Amino acid sequence: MPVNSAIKSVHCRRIWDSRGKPTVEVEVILEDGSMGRGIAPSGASRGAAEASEIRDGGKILGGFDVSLALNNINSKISPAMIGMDTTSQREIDSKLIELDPSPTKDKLGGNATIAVSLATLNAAAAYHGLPLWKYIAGGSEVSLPLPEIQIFGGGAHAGRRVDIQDFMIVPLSAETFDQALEITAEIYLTAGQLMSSKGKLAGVADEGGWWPNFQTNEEAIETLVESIEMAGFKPGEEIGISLDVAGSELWENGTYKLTLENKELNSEDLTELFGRWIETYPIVSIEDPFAEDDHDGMKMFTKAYGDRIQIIGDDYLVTNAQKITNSASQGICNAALIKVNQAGTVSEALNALEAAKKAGWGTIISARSGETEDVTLTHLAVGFDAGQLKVGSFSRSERMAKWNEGLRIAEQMGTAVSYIGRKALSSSNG
Ligand code: 2PG
Ligand code: MG
Repeated sequence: MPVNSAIKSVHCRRIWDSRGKPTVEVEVILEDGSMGRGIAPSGASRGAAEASEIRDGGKILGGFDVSLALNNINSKISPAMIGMDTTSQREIDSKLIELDPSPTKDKLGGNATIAVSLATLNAAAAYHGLPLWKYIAGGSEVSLPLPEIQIFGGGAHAGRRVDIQDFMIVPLSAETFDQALEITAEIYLTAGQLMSSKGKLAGVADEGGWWPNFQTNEEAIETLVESIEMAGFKPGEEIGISLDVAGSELWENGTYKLTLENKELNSEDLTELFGRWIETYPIVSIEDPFAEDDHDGMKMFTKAYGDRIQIIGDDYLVTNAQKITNSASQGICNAALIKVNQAGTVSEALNALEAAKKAGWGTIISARSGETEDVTLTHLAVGFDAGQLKVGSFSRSERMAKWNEGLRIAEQMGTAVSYIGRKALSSSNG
């Protein structure tokens, strides 16, 4: 007799993401009838070493269709999952790794494995009748995360209109998650009004941030500071600025091309430029300041500014525990972005998060630029007590669903509600 929490069936289907592209959805049904769902997100600025996405190629849907990944689930993953106990997430993920031991999940597709892994995790929470965050926390004290929220999009998310990818705020003065979102709303809406009054309003980018109608990258930062002030907040004291440079996207033949400013910079020049921005603006965090292969640049920058600001590795670390431990031992970065689909399974993402915590780093659970209505990430950020959450801007429902879920979790926490706030930042600004 199978146990009630054993997997009875695995069903997958093609659904559509926030860019109108196909993606993989999986539903796992247990012997007792409980169901868990998992959806694969998709990045536009991707690290070379992250788990692969298997897409069909060819002409249909620009080559983005996912029937090969769905076939892998039906023919290879599902038969191996049936009968497994969904409450043993590590065993399930080990089985997925056994089926595809390649470092970037090229055989099954990271989009297939992560959808299955997230579905089994959600099924286990449903089996226990618990919200996912509570099931994962397993009785330990956990907090709602400090959000970093995009106000202007850029880079690969905005047709490369500006070079820098994310211009974000960190609501340092907020004392609750709800207040953090209220402050964000004030600043997001003010930034839109400001763009409109300057005749620069032109819709939104991929993650819902205002379209970056700017002449220089620095003009975007200046407009962000202006928006913070116009909304009635003190830049630096109450609101910090966070940038995602997505450095690999600027890296060509050993130099960094800032197209907007018609500049080609080496790592020293770029360190100097960021240094000037850090001196001039209330920057508390920079993600991927350099390219994923530019270890010297990352090291030089961490040495120069790692005690002042949070330096996050995203494409640089690709949610990989080994890379995080190696980087920490070399004094490179002081925080890790955690994206479940970069790792390919929940357990591997958790290993990365634990390696970062062990190194004394900050951890940020992050969405991708291609997202869906799925709110699992908010639960992971709370349940794993990650400290920080990045899911894009403050518009478009694939983003808002994730922020709003935090408000529901706060209510579920009841009198034990706890919000970590600025302490989560990995730097002396925390
Ligand atoms: C990033 C993410 C989210 P993408 O670089 O941090 O902003 O982008 O999903 O395109 O990799
Ligand atoms: Mg990034």
